[in-house]
Amino acid sequence: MRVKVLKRTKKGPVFDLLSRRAEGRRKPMPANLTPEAQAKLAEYSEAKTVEAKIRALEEFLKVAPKHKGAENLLYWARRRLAELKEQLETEKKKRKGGRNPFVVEKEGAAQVVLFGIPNSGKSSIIAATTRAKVEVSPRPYTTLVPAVGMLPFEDVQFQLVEAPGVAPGVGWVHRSIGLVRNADLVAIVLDLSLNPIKQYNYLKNLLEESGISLKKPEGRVEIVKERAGGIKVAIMGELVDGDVEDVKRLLRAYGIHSATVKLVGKVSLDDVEKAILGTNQYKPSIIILNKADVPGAEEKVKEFLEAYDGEAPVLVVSAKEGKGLEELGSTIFKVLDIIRVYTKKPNGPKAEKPLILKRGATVEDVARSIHSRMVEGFKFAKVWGPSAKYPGERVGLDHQVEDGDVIEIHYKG
Ligand SMILES: Nc1nc2c(ncn2[C@@H]2O[C@H](COP(=O)(O)OP(=O)(O)OP(=O)(O)O)[C@@H](O)[C@H]2O)c(=O)[nH]1
Ligand SMILES: [Mg+2]
Repeated sequence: MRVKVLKRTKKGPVFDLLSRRAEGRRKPMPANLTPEAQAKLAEYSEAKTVEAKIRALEEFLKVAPKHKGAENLLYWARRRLAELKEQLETEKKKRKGGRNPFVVEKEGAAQVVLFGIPNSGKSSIIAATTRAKVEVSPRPYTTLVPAVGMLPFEDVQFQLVEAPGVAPGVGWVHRSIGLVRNADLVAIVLDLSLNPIKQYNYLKNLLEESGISLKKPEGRVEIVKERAGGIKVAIMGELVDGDVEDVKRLLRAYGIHSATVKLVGKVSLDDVEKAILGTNQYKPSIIILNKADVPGAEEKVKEFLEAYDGEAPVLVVSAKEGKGLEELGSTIFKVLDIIRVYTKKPNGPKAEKPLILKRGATVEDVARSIHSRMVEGFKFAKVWGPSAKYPGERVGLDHQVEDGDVIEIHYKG
C-alpha cells in the first residue's frame, strides 16, 4: 500500500451556490424576486434575533417564486431555516439548563470536524489518533452524537469531532452541517471500499447548498450598511462580470439603499449577492481517503486524484491498520495557516504553551491576545526565533511574528 500526502493545485470550475442559475447570463441578477419576496429577504438580513430571522425566512419561503431560477436560493433558505431552528432549540435548552450535544465547545489549537457518509471510518480515525474511547462498528449510523478526541501535534492539540454520518434522507444532516460551519477546518472522510468521487461530490454539494464553500475565494466583498447617503462602491480589485451600477442595482434589489461596499481582489456579482445574503463561507479542508487496505483501493485513489480539482491536501490512510495518519497533525497545521508564538517575561523562561495566531500576525496581535493594557502601554518587544534578525532583536508593534518565535513585551502598566 502506498501512503502519500498530495497537494493538488489545479484550478477547477467554481460550483457556486448561486452561480448555477446565473449560467449563460452575462450579468447575474437576483432570482427575479417579487418585491414582496425581496422585502422578506431584506427583513431576514436586518433581523437581530434568531426568532425574527426564522419568521422572516418562513414568510420568504411562502412568497418566494418556485421557478427554476430561484431553486438555489430556496435551497439555501430552507437549510438556513433548519439551522436557525436548531439554534433556537439549543438556546431554549440552555435556558432550561440542558445541553445540545451538537454544540461542541472548542478545545485546543483548532477544531476539526470529520464529515463523511456513515461507516466511512470517522470513529476509527479518532480511535487511531487520539486517546478517546469511541465506538467503531460495521453497522452504519453507529455515531449519533458527535464523538470527540484530542489529536496531539508537536506541542499543540487539535480537537477532532466526528459529525454523525450524512446520507440522503437522514434527519440530522443539517446538524452535522452545523458542526462543519462552526469548525476551523473540515476533514472530508471518504470510504475507498465505495466510490470516493461520488461521496465527495455529494458531501461538497451538501455543504455548498448550505453556503459553505471548500474553495478559497479569490476576492472579498465587504458591505457596511449605513443609515443614509446612498450606496458607495469601491472596487479595489476587479469585478469580473459587471460594473458599479450593477452592484448598486443588486443591493437595491435586496432592499439596501445606503451602504459602503468594498470589493477586494477578484469578485463577481454572484459574490456580491452571497455577501448580501451571508450565504457563502469559506471553510479550509483536507481530504482523507480511508480504507486504503481494501482490494482495489489503489485504483480508486488514482481515479479520485484525476477527477479532483480542488486545492485541499489529500491523505490516503487505513485507520484500521493505523497507516498514513502520521501526517494528519502536520497537514491540519499547514492548512489552518496558523503559527505558534511563545511569550516570556524579562529574565524568565519561555512559556510552555504557545499562543496560536493566524499567519501574518504582528506583535500587536500577540499583545492584544494577552491583554489590551499591553498594547496601550506598549514600550517595545524583544524577539528570538525565525522572525528576529538576531536573538533578542528590539521590535515595535507592527513587527510580523513567525511560527516558533519567542517574544518578550515591555509595557507600562
Ligand atoms: N478495511 C478497513 N475497514 C475500516 C477502516 N476504517 C474503518 N473500517 C471499518 O469500517 C466500519 C465503520 O467504521 P467506523 O469507524 O465505525 O465508521 P464511522 O464513519 O464512524 O461510522 P458511523 O459512526 O456509523 O457513521 C468498521 O467495521 C471499521 O472496522 C479501514 O481503514 N480499513
Ligand atoms: Mg462513528
